[in-house]
Amino acid sequence: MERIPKQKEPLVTHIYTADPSAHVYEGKIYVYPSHDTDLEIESNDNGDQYMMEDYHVLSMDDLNSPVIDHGIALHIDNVPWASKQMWAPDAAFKNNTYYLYFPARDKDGIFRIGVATSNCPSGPYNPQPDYIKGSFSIDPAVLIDDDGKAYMYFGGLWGGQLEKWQTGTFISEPADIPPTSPALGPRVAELSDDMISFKETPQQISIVDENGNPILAGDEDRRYFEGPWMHKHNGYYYLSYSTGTTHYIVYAMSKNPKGPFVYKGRILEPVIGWTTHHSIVKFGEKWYLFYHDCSLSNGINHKRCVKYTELFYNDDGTIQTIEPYK
Ligand code: FUB
Repeated sequence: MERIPKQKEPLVTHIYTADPSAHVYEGKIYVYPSHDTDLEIESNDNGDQYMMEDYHVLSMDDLNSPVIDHGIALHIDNVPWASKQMWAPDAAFKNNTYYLYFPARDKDGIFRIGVATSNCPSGPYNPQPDYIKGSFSIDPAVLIDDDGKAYMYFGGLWGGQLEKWQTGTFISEPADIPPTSPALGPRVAELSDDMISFKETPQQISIVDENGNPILAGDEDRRYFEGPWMHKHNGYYYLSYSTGTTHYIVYAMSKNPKGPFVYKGRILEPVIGWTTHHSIVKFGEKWYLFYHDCSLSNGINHKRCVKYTELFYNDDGTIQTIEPYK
């Protein structure tokens, strides 16, 4: 009999999966994860252990149904511009087309963001010949707003190279950012109607504290590291992200899709493994957090498994913090 995953259990156990971007398409839940490899590679701060080569799409009729693995949706061998490391993807639906957005290193070793299209949410996806012009770094997350405008949020420090783009061009050895300077923010760019190009130059998002002061680079409990996600709830935009070195999923709120965003608190306490990465989706009347940990491999950083759990709002719109193992 097919296994039906419970909350806080791996969605699938036959492959390693991570970085889940969940969406509701055609009345079902579709999850777009990274597909972690089963290779023996030592962990380092550059993320060289994350050597993923393809994407599998997962789906569930609902949260009481078995998870279907639809097989390879896109392989790096079919992406002309990419050389290695297919990291955290996202998907979007517009123009009667499904779009898969994904970061990978180009032939010069620089992370870029590509896009592939399909007429089916599970793929297979057909990649564009080149990466999105003007794109860089990792972890794309796309919001299609109620007015039809589409925004891509992206960026990640360290292996994700965001700090190398501070000047707008790639600098391989940038100066360290002083801990008392404002932290780097994720980037946002509106997508063109064709959904395969940027309409504008990406701009940096500002994340501030409750007094309007920028979150500082040394504030590792709150500053942006990687893995942005954007969702809307009761007229507010919620930017959630990983704090990297302190391993929290946190969030900030705004009335504007480009911010500034006011830091609010934690969504998910640290999980087993170095990385933490999530998405938030409404299915029926309930909200869910999709996330990953390394429990399936007993703690190996690059062998992760995707999980989900219900997420709850307080009456004031803040989000209740989730303990992953309680
Ligand atoms: O999966 C590779 C990288 O690890 C992702 O791009 C980051 O968000 C982190 O989860």
